[in-house]
Amino acid sequence: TVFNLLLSGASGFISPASSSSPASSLSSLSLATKGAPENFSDVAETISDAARSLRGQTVVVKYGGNAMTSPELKAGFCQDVVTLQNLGVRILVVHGGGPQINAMLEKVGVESRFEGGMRVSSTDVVDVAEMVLCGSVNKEISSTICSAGGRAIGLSGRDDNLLQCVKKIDKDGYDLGFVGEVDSVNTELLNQLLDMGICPVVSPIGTGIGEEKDIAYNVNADVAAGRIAGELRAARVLFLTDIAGVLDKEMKLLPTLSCDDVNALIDDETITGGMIPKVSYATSAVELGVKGAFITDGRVPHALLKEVLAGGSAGTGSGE
Ligand code: X2W
Repeated sequence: TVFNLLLSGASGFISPASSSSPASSLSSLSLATKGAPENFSDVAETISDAARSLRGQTVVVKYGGNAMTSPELKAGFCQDVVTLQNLGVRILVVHGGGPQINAMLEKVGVESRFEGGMRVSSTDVVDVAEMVLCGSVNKEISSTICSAGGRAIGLSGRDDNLLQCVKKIDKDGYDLGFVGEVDSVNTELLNQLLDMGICPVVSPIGTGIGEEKDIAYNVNADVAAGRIAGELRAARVLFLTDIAGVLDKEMKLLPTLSCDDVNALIDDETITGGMIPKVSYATSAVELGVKGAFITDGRVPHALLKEVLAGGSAGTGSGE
């Protein structure tokens, strides 16, 4: 399934306290389509309803993993962006590129390591990360969206002060070097581009502030996506990943979670390791006002369109 996690704010069908508050039009889309439609008429109705309710809404997608490295999945993703644009959805992409950075670091002989999910970033590491993310990775995505018939513009967080950062302080006391914590987002620029029907494709390299304004910071792409979605008060944020979703202790998928559930599952160690930051950024986005946050299996072809238009149904049900 691609319908793995929905974290929904007070206006959504799952409130932070898991009460059954009335469904908003957007979140009811997810609820209504959790069972696979029986026939095409149901499918058409689902898609039509979803398209209508999403027109003019903002959707932020973190693009990473297999969906970015497999040529077929990549082409499908960019086509999905164009389809959503054509439906009048204000879509914004934040991309990762950890594996591509690793490959280049190896090529140029610069070592790096991770602490708490963050790449410890010396100036050499940031230089390589910026070159890879803002150079080849970013331009490949924006140009593929354009050649699929859409409108996209590639930006880094250093352009027009898009992602203003301060040095991230690690809670366990590691010096992470130039890893940035997002302090503010230039939403004015993003809103202007989205209003023009252009998809901003954002690289997670941020800029320092004040005396540090010439410093480049390396920002985790999930963090950047969650924060941008929150600041834009997006209708949805999707994190495309290489895993099926959040699993319980019996390894069964948890199709929906509230913010309270998330905290309890982290406390009882059901959610562990690399899933903690992803789920935490999804939760923060919801707390900032995003109506729904999804951790979506990007190994599924057209995962983006399936998730946004059909709640990930496509014959998969609700995560069983
Ligand atoms: C990440 C930025 C890229 C990223 C890095 O250097 O790998 C930090 O860890 P994925 O593919 O989404 O992991 N930055 C600080 O997040 O890419």
